[in-house]
Amino acid sequence: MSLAVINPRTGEADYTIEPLDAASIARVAKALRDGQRTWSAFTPERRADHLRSLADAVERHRQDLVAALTADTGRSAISVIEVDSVIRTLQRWARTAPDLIRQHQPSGNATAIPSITTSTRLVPYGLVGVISPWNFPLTLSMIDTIPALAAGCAVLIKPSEVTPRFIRPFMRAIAEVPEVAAVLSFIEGDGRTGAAMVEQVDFVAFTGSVPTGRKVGESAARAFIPASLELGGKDPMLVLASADPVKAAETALRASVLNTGQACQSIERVYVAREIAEPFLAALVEKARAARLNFPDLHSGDIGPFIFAKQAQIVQAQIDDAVAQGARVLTGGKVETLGGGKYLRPTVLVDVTDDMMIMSEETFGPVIPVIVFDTVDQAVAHANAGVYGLSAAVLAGSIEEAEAVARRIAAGAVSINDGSLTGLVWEAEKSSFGHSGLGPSRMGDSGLLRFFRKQAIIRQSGSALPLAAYSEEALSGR
Ligand code: TXE
Repeated sequence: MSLAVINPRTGEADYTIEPLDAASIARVAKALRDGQRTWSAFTPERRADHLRSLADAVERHRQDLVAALTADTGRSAISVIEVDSVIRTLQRWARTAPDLIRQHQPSGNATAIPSITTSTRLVPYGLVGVISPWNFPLTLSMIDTIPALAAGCAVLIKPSEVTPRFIRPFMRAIAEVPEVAAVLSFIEGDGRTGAAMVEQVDFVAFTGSVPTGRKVGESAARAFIPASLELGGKDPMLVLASADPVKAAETALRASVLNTGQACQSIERVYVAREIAEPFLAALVEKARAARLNFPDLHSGDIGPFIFAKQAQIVQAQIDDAVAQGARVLTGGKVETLGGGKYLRPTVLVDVTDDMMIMSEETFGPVIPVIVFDTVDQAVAHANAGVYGLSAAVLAGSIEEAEAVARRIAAGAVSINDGSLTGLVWEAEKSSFGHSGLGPSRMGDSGLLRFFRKQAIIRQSGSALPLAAYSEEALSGR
């Protein structure tokens, strides 16, 4: 049964996909497992060479990929950035994975028993399943895939049914590197396809919402396979009294509304010190009003349409709920339908409370609710309220002051004197606190090493002991 795909700029269904059924998924999974035996036997250096070849193939398909991602998401410049970032990530893991694998494959170790030595082998999982969301369709399909390939795994990817247009051009790029085509494939489909895929793989890497992440985690547990779950967030930004209010407003705006706020590491709530609240809010409202929609011209402006029209309804409902409870909208606040697309101008709310949906549930839109605080202890308590703990930000007059507060926030990554920096770096390992995720870090060395099991080889170079050596007499020395 075909699935219609909506174009976020027109609101029209202008594409369809054919969700793969369980039998077809099993067939694809078997072929990838067959390919993985050869792939894992390659040296890490040889796998790195093939990843570089894939980067070159992606470059050759750049135009089709950008066009497909632009149709998928309704924005163009960030689609170019997605293609650039996948090429760079392929090259980076090709450069770094061989040494990292060698460093973590320790040579023999002596033990307390002179005749016994050990060594550890890294054994890659056979088939990794990747399930990805619609907000950065290519980036979030490949961020786990590339290190898994470098480790020697095969990978099966099921992107979101909301943004599937990039799959076919990417499959054409993969086909140009036969060694990679033997171990990497995309499948089109929806949640049911994703659920069926979990049954076929040895490790699942999921990026998406908390509710779905919980379902995937349960399926993985039932199948006795590990899961990396990268889920939603409600990232707070604390603006301390020593911060520059105008610069802080600029940072808060960009970190909240970039990609129309559809980024898990987006700032979703702001707490500002009373001492600078007035100039901060004045600057924030002025800058929010100056932001321009990418309409009608795709190639100008700051704020694209919602990628998924349903998200616009979720965001509007949260705004209306806050207003019904006494919140005030200082600018924005109403989703507009323009050319069939759903747009929301950057929206600033005050007189909000932490128990409102807008302050406690993931919004995933260009909305900046602001609470004024009197003491840093209050600000930290606000930041730590709720079930999430993806990331956070602290702005202050000095890095030291901001960092001292950052250490008190229960979040896996805290940006200091900036916001949403996890989108720009990959070196620092981070966990997801609370309901924002589960499993090993996708960033840092862990991003690669999580795709290995470890096998201990334990050598007896002397004589194996007979049963008699463990008799009562022998052990008690009688
Ligand atoms: O999520 P969904 P969406 C979060 C973001 C927002 C959400 C948006 O905060 O909440 O993801 O993405 C498949 N078994 N993050 O609406 O519904 C589905 O087909 C297996 C956080 O797409 O969770 C899609 O491919 N798979 C993140 C994928 O799951 C199932 C960054 C995600 O869908 C399934 C980006 C099932 N039962 C977005 N049901 C971060 N922290 O990095 C659905 N799917």
